[in-house]
Amino acid sequence: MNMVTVLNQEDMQTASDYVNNVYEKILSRNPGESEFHQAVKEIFDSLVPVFARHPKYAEAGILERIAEPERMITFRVPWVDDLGKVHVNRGFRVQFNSAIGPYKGGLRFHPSVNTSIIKFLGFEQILKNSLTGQPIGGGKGGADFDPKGKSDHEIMRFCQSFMTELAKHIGPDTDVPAGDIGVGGREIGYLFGQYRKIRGGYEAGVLTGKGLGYGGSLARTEATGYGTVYFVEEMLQDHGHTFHGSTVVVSGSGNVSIYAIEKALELGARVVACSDSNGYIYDENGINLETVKLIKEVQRARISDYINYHPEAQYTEGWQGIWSIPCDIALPCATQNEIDEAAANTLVLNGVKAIGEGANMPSTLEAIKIFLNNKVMFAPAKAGNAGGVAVSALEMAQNSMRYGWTFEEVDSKLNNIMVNIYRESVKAAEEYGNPGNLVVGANIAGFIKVADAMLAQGII
Ligand code: NDP
Ligand code: 2IT
Repeated sequence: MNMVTVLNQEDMQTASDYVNNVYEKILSRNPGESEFHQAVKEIFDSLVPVFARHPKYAEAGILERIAEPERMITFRVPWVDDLGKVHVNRGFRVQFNSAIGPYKGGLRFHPSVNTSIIKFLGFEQILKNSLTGQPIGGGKGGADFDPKGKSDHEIMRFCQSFMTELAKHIGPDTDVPAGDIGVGGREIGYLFGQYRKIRGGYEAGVLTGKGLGYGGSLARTEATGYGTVYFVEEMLQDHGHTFHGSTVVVSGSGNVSIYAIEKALELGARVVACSDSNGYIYDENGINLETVKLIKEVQRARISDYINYHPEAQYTEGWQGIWSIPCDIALPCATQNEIDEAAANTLVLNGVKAIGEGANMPSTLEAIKIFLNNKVMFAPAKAGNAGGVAVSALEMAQNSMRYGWTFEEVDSKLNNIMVNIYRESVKAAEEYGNPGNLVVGANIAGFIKVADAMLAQGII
């Protein structure tokens, strides 16, 4: 056995007691926040060997501190619809950790948004951003606003009202939001316009995912989906496989899904299914991506319309059934907990070889266990989908330089970053006694950089 993997049982027990004790406190101080608990549990369990080897982190109370947001802001977002009716939504921003850089993370507009969702996403973002190797801390925000069926003017008024409050708390060197579910280029444009109007001056680096004509970066739109596929391809090749010739199922049909499909097709895969929150399409001949882009990006319509263009394809109501389609590679790119124990078992029974998480926390803890126990290659979200925020950080860098790189330059930096994250995760998993487990590897590699920065900066 490799010496580095040997950890003293007594130290492991002490570390495990420490981690469980802090976890219990988090449960009682954050009641009812099941998604936040889930994200914390996955990360904490991975870190036991780190605390066993390095008691200095426990002595400095790193876990207690890292799981408590530096700041959490909630605010009223009033807006008026096209018929003159007044609505009130709740806005959120969690500024979770700024030890290695300004808070960085997306904004989600979805009716399910609440404190638990924002905190789970913000907590994940701390380690994800650290993994990218760039100087960005962890944050997240959003609102329980449902953009579906709203007119452009309603979206604009909502974004303006949201930013009128958020502007008090963000800035290019303090906190830099971007998109997530329900927030894409259109919303970032309205948010940026309102921020600029409130502040005066031109602080391009305050938001990322901007339009190319006003400070956006080439390849940011593609970055999360492309990055997920780059990461998974590296993992596949390490095990003697490749996307080329594989059958792929991608859930969702939004920003991450569309560009994951695009890159998987480019690498020679056959992508047979995608979905939205109403249902999924199955096209045995391979999905026509141009049609999906037309429906989702241009028309902002439902994926069920796909069969109007391709009558040979099938549409099924209810998105969960997508995981019963046999595939070699599954890329969950829609939302949290979309793969539960039953779906994981079905995927394994159907012979899935690899899972690449494009969404945040798309697999439940039980589903992850099933994949790992069955030797399915598993790319966890905070590593697999880090390409989006990585290119956001490149957008910030370009804004600071007042200079823009070409698509090829950004894309090649993205590819390098994803390959590095893969290698660092593999290395950390090995060093801490869990070879091949990228969940543990990514959590440890991301954590150590942040923990060391927190140690160096004192008890704050
Ligand atoms: P979009 O809003 O562009 O697309 C989301 C897609 O997922 C849509 O097809 C949507 O269907 C579907 N979806 C959303 N919520 C649900 C739900 N509760 N049940 C079933 N389907 C659902 O978002 P993104 O593509 O940007 O984000 C997708 C995932 O990727 C999220 O988990 C996000 O946190 C994560 N992510 C995004 C990054 C980015 O840069 N955008 C970066 C890293 C991770 P419908 O249209 O019907 O709502
Ligand atoms: O979950 C994520 O990493 C994102 N939604 C992207 C965040 C960002 O700041 O680009």
